[in-house]
Amino acid sequence: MASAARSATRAFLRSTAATSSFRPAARSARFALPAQGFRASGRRGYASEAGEKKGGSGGIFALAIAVAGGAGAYFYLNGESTPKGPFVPTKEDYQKVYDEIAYKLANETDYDDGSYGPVLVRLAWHASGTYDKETGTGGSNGATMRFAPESDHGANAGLKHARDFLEPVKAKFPWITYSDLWTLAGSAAIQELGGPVIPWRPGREDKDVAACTPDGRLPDASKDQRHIRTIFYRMGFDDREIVALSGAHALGRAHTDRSGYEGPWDFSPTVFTNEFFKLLVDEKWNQRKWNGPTQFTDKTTSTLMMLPTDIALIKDKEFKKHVERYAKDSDVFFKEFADAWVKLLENGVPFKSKPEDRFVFKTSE
Ligand code: HIF
Repeated sequence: MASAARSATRAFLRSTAATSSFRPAARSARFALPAQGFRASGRRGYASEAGEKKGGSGGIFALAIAVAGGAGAYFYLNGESTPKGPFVPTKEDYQKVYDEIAYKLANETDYDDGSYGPVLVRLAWHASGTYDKETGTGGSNGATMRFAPESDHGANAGLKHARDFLEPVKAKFPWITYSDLWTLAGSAAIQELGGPVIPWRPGREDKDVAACTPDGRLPDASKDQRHIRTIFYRMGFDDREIVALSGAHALGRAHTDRSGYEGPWDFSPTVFTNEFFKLLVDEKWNQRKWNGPTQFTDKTTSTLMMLPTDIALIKDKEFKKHVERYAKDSDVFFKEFADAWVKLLENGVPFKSKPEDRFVFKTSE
C-alpha cells in the first residue's frame, strides 16, 4: 500500500495542478517533489501488518493498573491477579506506542493534506516551546495544554485535533504520560513523514492545572527577527538552532480558523524535506493582497505562503547564512534539525536517564 504521505502528497499535487496558476511550476524541476521525500515514503507500507498489529498489542498482559499515589506507577496483574510489582516500560513498550501512532497516521488520511503528522509536530513543539530557562518553568514536562487556560491560548488554536488523535493511543497504553506521549508522537511523525531519526527518551511527568504557563511564551508570527530571538533565546537556543528548527515549516499548513493565516509552505506538506529553505532562497516572495493578516506568497504560483517570521529568516544576515546552508545541503539540515528538536523536547525535563540512553525507534516499513 502506498504510504499516507506519498498518496496525500500526490493528491495535493493533483488538486493544485488543476489550477492554472500552478501549471508551469508543477512542471519545472525546481518544484518537483524532492527525491528524498519519495525515498523515505517508499519505505512504508502497512497493509499486511495491520491485522496482526491491531490484534496483538496490549493483549499480552491482563489488566494493568493499580495506581499507587500519583501518575506513572502502574502494576501488572498476572492471571491469578497477583501483583507482579511496578510496571517499568522498556524500549519495546515505547516502540509499540510508536507503532500505534504510525499505524494511525497511515490509516487516518481524511484530514487536511492527508496526514495528522504536521499537527502532531506542532503539538509537540507548542507543549515544549513554553520553556523558560531562567525560571525552569514550562517545557514539555507537564503537558499542561490539557487544561484551560493554556489550551485556549491563541497560539494553541487547532491543537485539539492533535490531542484528540492521540487519546485512543493513551487509552491503549495508559502507563505513558501525556507529556511523553505528545513528544513521542511529534518525533514519530517527523520520522514517518520522511524526516531524520529522532532519538527520544521517556521521563516526563504530567502536572496539574496550576503549572499552566502564562500566555505569550510562544512566538507571534506577525513579528520580526528580534521577537524570534527573544522567544528562542529564552529557551536557550542560538541562531543556528533557530534556523534549523524553522525547517519544520516544510510540513503542514496554516488555517484561517486557527491562526488566521492560510496555506502550505511548500508543495509537499506531508513530507519532511529542506524545501522550506530552498523556496525561501530561490523564490520571490510578495506580500499577499487579501483581507487577512500580512503574509507572503510565491511569485511563480501564488499558491504557497510564508509568515512574516519566516521571511525574517532571509532578512537577517545571521539567519540567512544558515538558510542558505540548509537549502544547499539536506543532510546537514537533517542532522542539525534533529539535534535542535531533541533539545526542544528535552528542555526542563528532570530525566533520571542519560542522553546516551535515548531510544532510536524503528520507522514503519
Ligand atoms: Fe509553526 N506555525 N511557528 N513551528 N508550525 C504554524 C504551523 C505549524 C510559528 C507560527 C506558526 C515552529 C515555529 C514557529 C509547525 C511547526 C513549527 C502556524 C499556522 C503558525 C502561525 C497554524 C495554523 O493556522 O494551523 C512561529 C511564529 C514560529 C517561530 C518562528 C517550529 C519551527 C518551524 C519550532 C516548528 O517545529 C507545524 C508542523 C505547523 C503546521 C501545523 C498544521 O496543522 O499543519
